[in-house]
Amino acid sequence: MRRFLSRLVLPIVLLVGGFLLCSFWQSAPAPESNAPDNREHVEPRSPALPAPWTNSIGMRFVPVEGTEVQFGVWDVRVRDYAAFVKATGRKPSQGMWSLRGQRYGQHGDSWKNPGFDQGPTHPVCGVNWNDTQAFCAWLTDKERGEKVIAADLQYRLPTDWEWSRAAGLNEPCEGRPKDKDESSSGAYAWGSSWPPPEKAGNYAGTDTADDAWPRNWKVIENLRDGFARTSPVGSFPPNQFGLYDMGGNVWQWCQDDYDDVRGTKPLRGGSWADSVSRFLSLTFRLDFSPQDSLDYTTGFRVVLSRPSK
Ligand SMILES: [Ca+2]
Repeated sequence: MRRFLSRLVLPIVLLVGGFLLCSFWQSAPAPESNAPDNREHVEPRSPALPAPWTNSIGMRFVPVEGTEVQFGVWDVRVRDYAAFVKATGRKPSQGMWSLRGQRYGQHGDSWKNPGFDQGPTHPVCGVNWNDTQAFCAWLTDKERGEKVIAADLQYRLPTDWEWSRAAGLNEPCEGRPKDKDESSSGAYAWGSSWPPPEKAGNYAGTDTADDAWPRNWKVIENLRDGFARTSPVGSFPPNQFGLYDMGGNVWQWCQDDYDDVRGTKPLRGGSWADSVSRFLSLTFRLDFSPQDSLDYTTGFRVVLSRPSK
């Protein structure tokens, strides 16, 4: 009798257990049930602004709080600019100023050879504002065409105000860069002390005063940052947004006009060739015409934005 009952109980247990398992399976949410199987177009891999990402040529971007754009974490590198030149055949802009034999002048140099050695991850220099526009237009067209970015996104330079935000400044959005030029002193990329501490960035420290450096040109005494000329991007600690070289290495072109009169464009951040505290202030602007005034310190950084921004 006991054996009979055990034979009867086992099938019942299996039957009830199977029923309960089926009930649970049916009540569980269907995973990814609304994902289409066959998409007719390729979704861009790019941002859903704002989110960190890496573009098709290895440039990294991060959001900057208070802006609606993504900032390139590095200055545009030699390898990035070389990819643009290779694809477009753009000729180097003429009239670059550089150092030869302790003479600062127009020696026929260009971004390809600015008068000193550069590796592929150094920031490109010797580019004017018009060059930066051509680079951004090429990269925008390329990545829209490849559906790497959505059709409503574009690369461009940061505006002067966006650059200030990315440098940690709290400037008013209204007004031209000229109105805010040197609005405060003593705000440097590393803080408020002078001179820059060690590892603050690439400025004109004593390493810069080599045989090619004019003997009457000053450098920052007691500063050795390890680089006589440009340095690979990412050689120094980033700022609070994860951006490198917002002070030093190369000056960075901005998108908008410096004022309403001259048609010049602002440059921000100072460079490896600067030793004067005024020039290294984050609120200091150089302003030069878009088609010329390029030298071995003029580079750029790009942002990804919506065209209306
Ligand atoms: Ca240096």
